Amino acid sequence: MSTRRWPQIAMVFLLVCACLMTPEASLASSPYSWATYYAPKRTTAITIDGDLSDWESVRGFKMDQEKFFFVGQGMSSKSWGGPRDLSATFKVVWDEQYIYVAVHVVDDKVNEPFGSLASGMDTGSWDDDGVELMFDNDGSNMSHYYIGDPMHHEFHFVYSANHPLVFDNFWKYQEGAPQPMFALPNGEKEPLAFANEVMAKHEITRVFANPPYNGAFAFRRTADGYNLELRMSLPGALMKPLHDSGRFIGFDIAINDNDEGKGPLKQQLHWSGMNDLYWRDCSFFGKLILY
Ligand SMILES: [Ca+2]
Ligand SMILES: [Ca+2]
Ligand SMILES: [Ca+2]
Repeated sequence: MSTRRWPQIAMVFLLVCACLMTPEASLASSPYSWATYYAPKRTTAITIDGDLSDWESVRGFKMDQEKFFFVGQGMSSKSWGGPRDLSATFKVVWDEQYIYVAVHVVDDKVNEPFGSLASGMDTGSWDDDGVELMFDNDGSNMSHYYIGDPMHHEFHFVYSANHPLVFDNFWKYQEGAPQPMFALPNGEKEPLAFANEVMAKHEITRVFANPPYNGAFAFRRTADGYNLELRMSLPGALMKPLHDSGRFIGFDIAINDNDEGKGPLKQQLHWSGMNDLYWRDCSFFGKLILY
């Protein structure tokens, strides 16, 4: 064992101690053992331009196996053509103001959006090539979140070479509304959301730079797919290390793959919420731990 590893070992020990001492950390969270990401504090400047060379020193999490595929809504890993068809590596860093996320998506056929641009609810950003980010800023574990909530999110970042788009949350509370269902090609239906909820597209591209997001994002096409690089505020999150009276942030990420440029998604990678309605219920998010 190299002595150069001792600082890392000491850090892991401190994090384990912090987890044991923090009541919130013992609440329900992802059922998947891999869904904890330790985000280091930013040590260098990050330019939001889609060029990820400013992230080289940050350790990423790679999703390139069948176990990361969402099963539901007619999707699974059965059409997967291997890592060059779809795989991804994400990285997260932070400072007192912002969370920063970098994603390198490997996708053999990168399409311009169509679903995001269509009116109506039959197709949407969920059908286009892009990245979804879920945040439970304050680690609330709340089971439902809605449009207008500044602290609990389902963002969709939709790839485009010329006019990339951002959406934030898709559901509104409506007393008495029947549970929205997803119709499978074989006629069967499965839950798409909870009872008393109705769907709405909530595009925030033009206001993403404003509060509460204070965001910036950029896509860049690569030889094997595309990059997404972004930063934003997380209101309600404690932007300090877990071992220094911080708190974990609920986090999940999904990668959407449409290889036809039309119709429903071919497949989706999902870090934690690959079952049922897990992406709607913050208690099934993974953990983002700042250190
Ligand atoms: Ca950059
Ligand atoms: Ca693909
Ligand atoms: Ca694609």
